[in-house]
Amino acid sequence: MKTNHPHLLKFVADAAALCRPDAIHWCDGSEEENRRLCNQAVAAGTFIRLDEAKRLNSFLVMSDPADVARVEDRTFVCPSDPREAGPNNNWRDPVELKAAMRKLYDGCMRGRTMYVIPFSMGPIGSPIAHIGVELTDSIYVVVNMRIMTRIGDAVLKALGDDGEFVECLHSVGAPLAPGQQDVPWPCNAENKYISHFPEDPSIWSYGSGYGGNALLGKKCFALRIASTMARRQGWMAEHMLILGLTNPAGEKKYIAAAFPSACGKTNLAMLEPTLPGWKAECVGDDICWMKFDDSGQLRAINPEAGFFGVAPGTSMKSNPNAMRTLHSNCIYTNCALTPDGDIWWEDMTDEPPAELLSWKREKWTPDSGVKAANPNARYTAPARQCPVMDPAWEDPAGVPISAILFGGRRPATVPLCFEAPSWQYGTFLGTIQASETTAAAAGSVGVLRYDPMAMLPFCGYNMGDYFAHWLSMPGRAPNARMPRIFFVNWFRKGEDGRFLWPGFGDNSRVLKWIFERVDGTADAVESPIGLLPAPGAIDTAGLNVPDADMAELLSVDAGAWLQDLPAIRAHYAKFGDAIPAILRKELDDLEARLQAAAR
Ligand code: GTP
Ligand code: SPV
Ligand code: MN
Repeated sequence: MKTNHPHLLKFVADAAALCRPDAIHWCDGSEEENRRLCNQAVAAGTFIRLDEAKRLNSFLVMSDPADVARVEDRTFVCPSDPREAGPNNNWRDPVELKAAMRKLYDGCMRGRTMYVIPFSMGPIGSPIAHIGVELTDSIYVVVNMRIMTRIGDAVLKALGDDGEFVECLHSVGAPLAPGQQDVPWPCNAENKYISHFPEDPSIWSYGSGYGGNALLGKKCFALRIASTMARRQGWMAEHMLILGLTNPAGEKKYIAAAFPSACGKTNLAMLEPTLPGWKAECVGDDICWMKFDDSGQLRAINPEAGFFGVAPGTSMKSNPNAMRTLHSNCIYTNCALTPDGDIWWEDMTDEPPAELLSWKREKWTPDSGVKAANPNARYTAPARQCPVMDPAWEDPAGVPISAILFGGRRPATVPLCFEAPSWQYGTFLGTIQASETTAAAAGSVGVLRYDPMAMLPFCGYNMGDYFAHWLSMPGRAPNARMPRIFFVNWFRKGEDGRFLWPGFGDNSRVLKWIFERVDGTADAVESPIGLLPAPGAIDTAGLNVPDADMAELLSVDAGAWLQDLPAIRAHYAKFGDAIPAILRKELDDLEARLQAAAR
């Protein structure tokens, strides 16, 4: 036995008694174990091994078409008091939900192996890191968790005999009768539950094998459960990328940015600045844990060890550093297969291949009229393979954050960038953040929804209380120095429907303005919504954007903002009394400024 941890042994024994797997395997996290599991998944028809010369030690997986994204309507947050969960979460009585789920788990791993995955969110042993143990009947989950987190014996050792861990139970919900042939992607499409019990804390996931539904360290632990811990303990668990930006003089600042799912975090985290002399380095692309240090500086770690990145749209043009990360040791989910054993997705190359096997395992040609890769196709890649990882990306002390960005897909109204003059107003801007929905979650795409701080699907408690937690942060440490808050929008469209801003590497031009605002060297002009770049303050040298587009990108249409106000008020109304009064006052003041400007 590898551990004497009584609580862990009981967790495993109880789950095994309930789920009744044929075998239990404690994952050590080794290369050898990984190789064995991948070979087993190839033999089972779940993994397709890619051509070794093109993508060494890499595999393609095609999921059940009914299991391709996070399922927000099947995600539950279950404190005993529903008020705690808030209107932003689906709540169930924890006792009743556990009873119902126990019935589903009863015998659910028959014919399968239960894998025990001890994992660390954050560098093993770091004072900021937290440990979880995921029990799963999916090899796909094991090999993905091995890339996305730190797993295995080293974590068990850090846990010792009495360390704390979050219990994570996962099953695809597809037991096998004796002799029954398995399917490539077992799941229980009609009966998914992604349940969180913050008071335990524990996570019970059933029925889905995909991404955030099944890799429980990510959204379930590092955001939903961690946000409740952060609130109690005075830190922040956020859906943010972290990047380091160095100016031509060699000065460096770290920036965090909260954009909703599939709205550009991975791309910004790895950007190649088009501005000469500027350097960007990646700390993380999805999740950010921030704590004050003794001097009152907010410092951030990336609790993950890999990227679960949106594949479609990723190319040498849009995100060369992601492409350079994908040479080996990756898992590709719902991408298309080329005849020579490589992967492909929409916009990877200018010319699509003449023939492919689509993510639905069907023969595909450019005339097929359907997408070859699923819009939420993903690559799972080790962060250490990314050529622009920041030297401090695994520093247990974290990196100091100078600026926080909010943003999303806003085809109209919201300018390219602007600055909040205070933490309080910046927090207010975060609470009215909205974006068009994307394929990252099941449901409709392209519908504008309010997604405060990009955390609507990930906040593990009442969002009104979450806003209050943000407002309380400056008082959480003596001499607290808060990052400056900015709002950005890469997705503004012209009347003809094209993006007005080139985005990607050219976003460095906006980052430069932000960097220099923090330094006090860039100019801004006041507007009813905040501080806008002064004319000429965004460096457009060598950029091919017409002056008229630039002017539109940096304009504030008070009338258009006023048209949004009823929707913002309706959004606030959903949270009732939980919305801090200070934020209502900020909203009233904004309305008054807009009305004055519109007159
Ligand atoms: P999650 O992993 O779901 O949290 O997504 P993410 O926020 O990391 O989004 P990602 O960077 O993967 O981008 C998603 C999509 O947005 C991709 O199709 C990108 O090509 C596109 N995108 C990213 N940055 C830009 C940009 O600056 N401009 C435009 N027009 N599109 C962008
Ligand atoms: C997101 O949807 O924000 C993701 C992908 O990062 S998933 O891991 O599926 O949540
Ligand atoms: Mn994400």
